[in-house]
Amino acid sequence: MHVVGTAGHVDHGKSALVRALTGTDPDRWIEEKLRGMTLDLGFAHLRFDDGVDAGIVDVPGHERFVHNMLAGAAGMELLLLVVAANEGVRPQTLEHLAILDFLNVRRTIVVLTKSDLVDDGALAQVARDVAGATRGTFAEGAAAFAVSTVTGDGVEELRRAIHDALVALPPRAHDAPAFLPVDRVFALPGHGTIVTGTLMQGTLRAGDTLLLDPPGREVRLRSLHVFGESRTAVAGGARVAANVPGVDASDLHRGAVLADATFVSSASLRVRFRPVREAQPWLRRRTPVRAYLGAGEILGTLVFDDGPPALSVAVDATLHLRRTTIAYAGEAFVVRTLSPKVLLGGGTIGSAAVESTAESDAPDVDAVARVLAAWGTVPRAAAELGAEANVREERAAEIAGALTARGAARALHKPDAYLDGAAAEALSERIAAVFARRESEAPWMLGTTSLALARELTVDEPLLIRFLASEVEEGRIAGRAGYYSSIAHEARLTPEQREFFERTVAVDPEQPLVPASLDSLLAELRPARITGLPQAFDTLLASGALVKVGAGVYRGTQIAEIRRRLETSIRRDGPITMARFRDAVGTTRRHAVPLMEWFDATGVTVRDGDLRSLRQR
Ligand SMILES: Nc1nc2c(ncn2[C@@H]2O[C@H](COP(=O)(O)OP(=O)(O)O)[C@@H](O)[C@H]2O)c(=O)[nH]1
Ligand SMILES: [Mg+2]
Repeated sequence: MHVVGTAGHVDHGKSALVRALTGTDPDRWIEEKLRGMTLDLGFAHLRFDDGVDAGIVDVPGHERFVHNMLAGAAGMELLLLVVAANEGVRPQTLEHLAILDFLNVRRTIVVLTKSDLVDDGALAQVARDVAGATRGTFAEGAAAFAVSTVTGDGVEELRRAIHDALVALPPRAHDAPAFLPVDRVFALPGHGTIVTGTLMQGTLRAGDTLLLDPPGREVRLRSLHVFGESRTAVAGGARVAANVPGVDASDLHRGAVLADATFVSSASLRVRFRPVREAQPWLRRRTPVRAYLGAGEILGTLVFDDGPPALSVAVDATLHLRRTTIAYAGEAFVVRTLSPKVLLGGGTIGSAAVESTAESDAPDVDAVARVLAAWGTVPRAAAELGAEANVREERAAEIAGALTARGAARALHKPDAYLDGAAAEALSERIAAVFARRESEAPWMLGTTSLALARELTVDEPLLIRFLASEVEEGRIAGRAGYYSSIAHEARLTPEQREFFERTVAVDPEQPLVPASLDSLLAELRPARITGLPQAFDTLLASGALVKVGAGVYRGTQIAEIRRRLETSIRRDGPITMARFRDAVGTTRRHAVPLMEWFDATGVTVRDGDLRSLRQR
């Protein structure tokens, strides 16, 4: 078995294509269905009559979810590079290509989707643009197929091409030590913990004893499944679900590895690294990074043997990680900056387990570290550190910066100050414990507010806000819309909550773009005896699954369609009047006016008298 992956910009039809090829909708979560957008990895089984089969990994295309795309990308061998014929090459088309350049794709097929929306001339132009964008990459020269999942045109031809490409792929190394990066963890009632992933190499057998890391424990495989079928043995290249009894699912996360018990976990890896051209301004001798290994994201520092590399040349370096992990020699990895999250480059793991290269500290470094340790979680500005450690302020700032780079201190901003690394770590852990409890008690919430957290931890809120900002910046926690949460947390509604909103914000097939009334929704929401309903409503609004416009509530999918019609109409016929907008959307003036104002306010359109045009991006 081999793994087929999708890649490409959001809304280009990746998930619709997977559904057309397999009959399985890869968008698993209700939030994904309400928003009409993939947030996390989706999986489907592709089968052919002659017994050839493959696992498909469908990735989110939105730039905010590149970390989820990366979690599924390492296992891909056959890539479906999806480009919508009516939009052409867009930013995440290129970003996904740049990322995959460092990973394990062996064959690429370009899929030009939505062919029903363009004529032959436009299709040929997009095909040329994609050929240009892939030139010089692993995908150069890939055959292109035009398909429409609406009319079904081209889907059979594409299926045949995928079949032939799968048959021609070389097998994975079945004799190598088994290595399975974990991309999903769940508990199955009556069976216990299940981990899933793409088996990168080796063979797994039911009954094997393997290393699961983290937590760094040996586990016995009770059973193995491949797309719902029980197997006694599975060879590299397959999508695997493994039952690992005796481990609590809540102790495991995406990014763990299930591997041959002879592997050794290490926090320092020798690597061969090649930067992308855009990485130059970010590279230092010690560059803080987010490292993507297997299905995991681990913060760390990339330290170059001979200073940062010049243009796109591969060099030797050591990757120091915040936690230990297991990796195999030759494993591909990718690194991004901490914030913003810019692709720096990638390469392969040389050997695992090298000596850690602790620098011997000068006396003034020790003095600053001691001052920080004495103050614990009370932040000290560079001037205070200098005065208390008897070093010049500029030198104190330099030392604090160096301590921060290697995790021995934590930098806060507004105003700039530093905390002791160990004290910061302890506070991080207390925060993580609160998140874990609250996210399991109320999974429909986006997270925890700084106020609630400050009360629970009895920590001063202004300090906590600065600390949380640094945690977000370092990618240790997520923060959006005033809520903080663990990185892995995605709000999920309960079936009752979901049913409530599907009913109250229903789409009328006769008037599919007319909103539900906010007043009637609130009138039903208050007396409904459903746990957490108002919070679930907040979640849907904050995530864009539902959108309040004037007195109406729209589904995110309706707003997307309205916007599409608005943009199409303006592109085709020029600046738009209220009456033309109303007709394009098929709504009434009562709804059209607030919608138009909402598009002005959110920066989609600009108003000039009675006319609106598109804001230039
Ligand atoms: N007209 C047309 N629309 C399509 C086609 N494929 C997908 N779509 C629509 O494009 C939107 C985005 O599709 P989706 O598969 O979610 O895109 P993804 O973000 O790349 O996974 C949805 O509204 C689909 O119904 C197609 O072949 N033709
Ligand atoms: Mg999708």
